[in-house]
Amino acid sequence: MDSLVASHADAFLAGPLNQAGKRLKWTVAARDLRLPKALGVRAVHDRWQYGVNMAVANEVEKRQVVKHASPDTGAEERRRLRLMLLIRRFEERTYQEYTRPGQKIGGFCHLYSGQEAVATGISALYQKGKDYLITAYRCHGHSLALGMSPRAAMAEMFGKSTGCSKGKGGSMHFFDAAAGNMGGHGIVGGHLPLGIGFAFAQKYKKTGGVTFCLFGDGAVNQGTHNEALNMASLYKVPCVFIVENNQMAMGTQVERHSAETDLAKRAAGYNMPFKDIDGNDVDTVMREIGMAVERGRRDESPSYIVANTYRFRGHSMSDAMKYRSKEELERARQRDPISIYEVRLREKGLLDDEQSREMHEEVAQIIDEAARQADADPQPALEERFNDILSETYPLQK
Ligand SMILES: Cc1ncc(C[n+]2csc(CCOP(=O)(O)OP(=O)(O)O)c2C)c(N)n1
Ligand SMILES: [Mg+2]
Repeated sequence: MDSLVASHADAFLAGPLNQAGKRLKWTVAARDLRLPKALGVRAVHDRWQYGVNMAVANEVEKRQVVKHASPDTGAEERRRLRLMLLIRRFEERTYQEYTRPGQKIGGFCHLYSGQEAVATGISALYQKGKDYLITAYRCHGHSLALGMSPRAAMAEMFGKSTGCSKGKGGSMHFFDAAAGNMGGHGIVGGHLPLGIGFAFAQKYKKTGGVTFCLFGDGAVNQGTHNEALNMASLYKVPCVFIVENNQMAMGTQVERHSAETDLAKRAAGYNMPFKDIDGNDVDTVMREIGMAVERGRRDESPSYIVANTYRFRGHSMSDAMKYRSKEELERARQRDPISIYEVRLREKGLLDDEQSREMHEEVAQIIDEAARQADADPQPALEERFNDILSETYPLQK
């Protein structure tokens, strides 16, 4: 490790070795550090400061509008925007179903609203059939991003047999093994060693795949974090560690749970390239995590990325949110990842009013239909209760 950088302006250190064997540095432009410090959110593109929620299009429409964009131009970009909208709409519908009288959804439930750019950016890099993703319990967005149908996702929320985990997992345990989605995990930090296990298998079997191992800022203080990072670097496995730093672990802000608030530096002790990025900007997520993925595919080596973001809802459904002010939430909403991207597409002429309206309507319909279907679907059969617990037959089963 020959290039640990002292100055904060070009912080963030050791990248891969170049062909001459010299270690390159990952640097970050000084503008990356012009951040709304109070929030801890690292904002590169903070000049787009409008739009607050699902209705952001209305707000945006008052501004510069490019009409008649060609239907093919920007199709990929619009797909990404649509995905972020789909995730948001799914989460907000889940919130409604959970809180309305006659509650259809029960149990632990953690919403991803505000963090959509991370899962969406990753999905653009993810190679199905080759890669794995594993995450904590805030897992709805990642699952939808990797292609889980909103119906299977909503049915799981409703505890129905058509759900992705047959209605027996619920919000924290979305899985889709066929897509390499190795799930939602409830124990903070508990899944990190599993993540490096997948990455080790990828290296051992020479598949060329990488594992996206995601976790929250709270998990960096768990012992498993130390064990997993050390082993990943020592064994050189293609694991991309991604901290979704939403600034809080339940009601405890980063500065109250971590002695070093620049969480990316944690990776320095493991001889691993690391970077701190704006996790609310889907383009940044794709570009920076893309570099880490390339390194994983090429050198089979790990990287560590802190994607700074913010969750708009409470930690879980029973959170009175006394630990943050309305002003803080309002400031965070100024950097809603969906509005940032929607405005960008409009400014680039890749999205017009008509396309935006259609997209919002289509997504709303898909989620309505998913909820209607989930409600109508059957409960898991009683005989199913001992299945899917152990890989072998459960001893009490006849
Ligand atoms: C080992 C363990 N300790 C405590 C908990 C209780 N708990 C659930 S979520 C959470 C906070 C985790 O915060 P973070 O990792 O930042 O993820 P976020 O909820 O912000 O996505 C805690 C302490 C747990 N699930 N597992
Ligand atoms: Mg957190």
